[in-house]
Amino acid sequence: MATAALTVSRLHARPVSVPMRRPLSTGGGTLERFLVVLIDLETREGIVGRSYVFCPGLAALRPLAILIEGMGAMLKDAPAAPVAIERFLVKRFALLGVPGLVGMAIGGIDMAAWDAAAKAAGLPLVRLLGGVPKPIPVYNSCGLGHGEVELVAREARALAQGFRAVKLRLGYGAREADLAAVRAVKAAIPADTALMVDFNQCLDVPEALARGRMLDGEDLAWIEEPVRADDDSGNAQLAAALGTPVQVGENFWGSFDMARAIAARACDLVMPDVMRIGGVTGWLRAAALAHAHGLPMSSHLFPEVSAHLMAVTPTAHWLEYVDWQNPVLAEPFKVEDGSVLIPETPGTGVAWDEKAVAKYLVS
Ligand code: SMN
Ligand code: MG
Repeated sequence: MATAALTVSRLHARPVSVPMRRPLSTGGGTLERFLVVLIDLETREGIVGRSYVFCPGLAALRPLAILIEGMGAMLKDAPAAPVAIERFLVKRFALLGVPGLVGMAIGGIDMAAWDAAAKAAGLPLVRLLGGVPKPIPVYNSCGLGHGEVELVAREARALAQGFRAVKLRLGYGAREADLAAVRAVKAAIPADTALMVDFNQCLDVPEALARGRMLDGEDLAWIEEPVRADDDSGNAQLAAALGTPVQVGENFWGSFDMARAIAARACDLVMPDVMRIGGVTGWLRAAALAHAHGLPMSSHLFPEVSAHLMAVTPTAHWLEYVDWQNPVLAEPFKVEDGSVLIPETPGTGVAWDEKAVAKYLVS
């Protein structure tokens, strides 16, 4: 029998460091391991809501876990109702501000609370939100970091298999090296495979204008984070000058950030990160904004929760598929014909492979 109302008993947060097949080098630094905090939101009713948050900085990983458990103590005996939890935490941390670790913790707790709510209803999250599970088109973002151009092209050929799109990390030292990498990847993937590129904020505006103009004839799906993510006027200049769509959003800390970027016409496309935007609750607010402004909305990391959300996002565009979290998941999501499949299990489908978690736990 499904239980309607849940009460928080405890938040359990475990830092883990998951090995990656190979390091990923980007314009914003190199990822060697996939660092995440696993969240278990335990309720008095026995239902456990689960989520993970991504924290690319080993020194911040354990502090984040401690912060999440501290928020758990604040929420003890409170209703496990995501919107009420979000209001409570945002208010309680108003003097500190909610970007950074605080925002990551709030986003993660929100995802876990929605998972618990969907489990209590006996429904996959997408159905709880009023949608139906359907295949969600994805791009393969599992690799294509900076590297020697022949190796990157070979990797692109492999990553394109079974996908309709792939993403390449740019911001090589020399302008021409970016162009060479794009052309080599384009030549290596099928003609109907879309190609996105991501600069991870590494350019200044004049350099981004030059590289953007250079890339304008290359039939790219988007140019992501060419300059500082919060440089609205710089991004707006680029969006106005370039033919290729400018994509930003993984660094929106909440839907107000997104509203500010939209007001500044800083981008043609948006791609919030479900953790940074404020979890499921924040995503739904962001999706309403994108809908109102007619902006195609993609996701960033977290393919499991994002898949449910993309199915109820009116302007859903591309889901970013990464498999870096898969080693600690009991049931990694499957990709078929270039789309991720949403499982019919109650909740989000995020559950732990406890043996793997024990192996990768950061103590
Ligand atoms: C990215 C995400 C996570 C780690 C490194 C780089 C990248 C993306 O910005 O959009 O996938
Ligand atoms: Mg990016």
